[in-house]
Amino acid sequence: MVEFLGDFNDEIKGNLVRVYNEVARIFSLPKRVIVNLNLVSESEIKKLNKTTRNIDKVTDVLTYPYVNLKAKEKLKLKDYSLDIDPDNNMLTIGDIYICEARANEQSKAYGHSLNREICFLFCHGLLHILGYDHINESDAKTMEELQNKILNNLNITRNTYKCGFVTIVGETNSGKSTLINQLVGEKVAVVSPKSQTTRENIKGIYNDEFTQIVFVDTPGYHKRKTLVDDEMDKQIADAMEDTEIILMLIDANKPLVEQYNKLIKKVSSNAIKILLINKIDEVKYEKLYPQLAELSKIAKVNEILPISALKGRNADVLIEMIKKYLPTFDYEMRYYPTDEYTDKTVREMVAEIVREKALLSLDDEIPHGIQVVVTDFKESEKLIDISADVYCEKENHKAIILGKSGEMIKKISTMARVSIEKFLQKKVNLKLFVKVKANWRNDIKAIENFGLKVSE
Ligand SMILES: Nc1nc2c(ncn2[C@@H]2O[C@H](COP(=O)(O)OP(=O)(O)OP(=O)(O)O)[C@@H](O)[C@H]2O)c(=O)[nH]1
Ligand SMILES: [Mg+2]
Repeated sequence: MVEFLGDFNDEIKGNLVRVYNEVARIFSLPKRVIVNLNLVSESEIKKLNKTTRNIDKVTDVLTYPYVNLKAKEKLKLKDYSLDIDPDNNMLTIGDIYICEARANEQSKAYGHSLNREICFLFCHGLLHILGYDHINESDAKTMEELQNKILNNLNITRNTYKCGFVTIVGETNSGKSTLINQLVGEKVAVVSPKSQTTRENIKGIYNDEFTQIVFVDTPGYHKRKTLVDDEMDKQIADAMEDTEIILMLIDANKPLVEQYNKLIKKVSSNAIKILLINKIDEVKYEKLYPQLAELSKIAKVNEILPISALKGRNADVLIEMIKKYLPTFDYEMRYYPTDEYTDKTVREMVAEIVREKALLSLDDEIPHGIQVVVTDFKESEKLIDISADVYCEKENHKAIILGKSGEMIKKISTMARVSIEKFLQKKVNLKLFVKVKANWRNDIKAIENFGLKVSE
C-alpha cells in the first residue's frame, strides 16, 4: 500500500501501486506497508537537500528510509515488528519526495509521460529504501539494471538518452568529410576531390530526442612532409584516444582487404570499431561482394557496413548501429546544447568555405599550401562585409591564385560568396587578399597564427 501525500491522479496512483507490488514480489516484502510519497516543488526539495544532506541543490528524488532494510535477505516483517504502526498494523518503510518540476523536465527529455517518469523515480526511491545506491559505478549499474528489470516487467519502459564520441578515420579522399556532413545533416567540413582537404579535427554534432553523437572528422592519412602534416597525425591519434566508437572508412573502388590491413595498423584503440566501405554507388555489387566476403573473414572489427556517404545510402542504418554501442548518459550532462551542430566558429567556417573553393578551382600542387584567415566580419541589417587573407607559400603561386587579370581569384570569390550566403542566410560582400608567407607549413608561429592547433 502506498500512502499518497501529493496531488496524484488515479492513473498515476494505479501505476505506483503496481510498481510497489512488483518490488514487493521480487524482494518478498509485505504486501501492506506504508510509503509516504510526496510531490514537492523545486524550492521544497532544495530546502530538504540543504537541511538533511547539506547539499544546496535541486534533485529529482529524495528518499528517507524508516527502517534499515540493508540486510535484504533478512527482509521479513517480523524483524521490524517494532516499527509497525499499532493503529493499522502496517510497517512504514520510508518517505519519498519527488520534485514535480524536475520530473516534468525529465519526462520531456526522455520523450515519455510525466506519469511514467514518476513511476521511474518512485521505483528508484523504493530501491534506495531497500539499501541500493549509486555512489560507485558498479553499485549504480546494479541499481539501474534492477530498476529496468522491475519496470520492464510492468511494461513501463523509459527511453534512455545516449551520448558519445564517434571518430572517423581513413585515408585521404576516402570520404570522411562527406560522411560527417551527411550524418549531421549540415555542412560542417569542407569536401573536395583533392587529397588532404581536411587539416584538423572537426566536430559535427548529431542530435535527436534520445541521442547526441559527437562525430569527429580527422585529416586523412597520407605521406607526411611538413610540420602541419605531423600535427595532423597527432590530431588523429588524439581523436582516437577519447572516443567510444571509431568509424574506419575505406574506398570501395580500391582493393578492400589491402586497405583494411593498412588502416587497422593505425587504429590501436579499445574503442568499438565499425568498418565502412564507402562509395558503393561507384562500384558494381558483383565486384564488391567477393571482396566483402573475404574481408568479413579477416577483419577484427565489431561491424562492417557498405555505405555511400555522398548519396546517404545506409546512413540511417549506421546511425542506429552507432546508437546500439553508445553508453547511456545523463541528459543534463550531454556535451553540447541540442541546437549546436559544430564546434567551429562562424569565422572559421567562412575561412574553410573560401579554402574549399580554392581547392576546387586550382591545380594540384598549390592548394595544400593555402590557408585562409578571416580578418574582418561586419554584420549590418541587410549585408555582411567579410574580408579574408588567402595565404600561399610562393610568389608564383600567388600569381596563379590571382590568375590572368584577377580572373581566378574572382572565380574563387564568387563561388565562396554564394556558399557563404547560403550558410549565413544573408547577402555577403566578400573581399579576398592573396598574400605570400614562405614555407608557413613548417613554421610553428605561422601555423598558430593561422588558427591551426599545435599540440603541446
Ligand atoms: N561517388 C562517391 N563519391 C564520394 C563519396 N564520398 C565521398 N566522395 C567524394 O570523394 C572525394 C573526397 O571526399 P572528402 O569527403 O573530402 O574525403 P576526406 O576523406 O574527407 O578527405 P581528406 O580530408 O583529404 O582526408 C570528394 O570528391 C567526394 O565528393 C561517395 O559515397 N560516393
Ligand atoms: Mg576531409
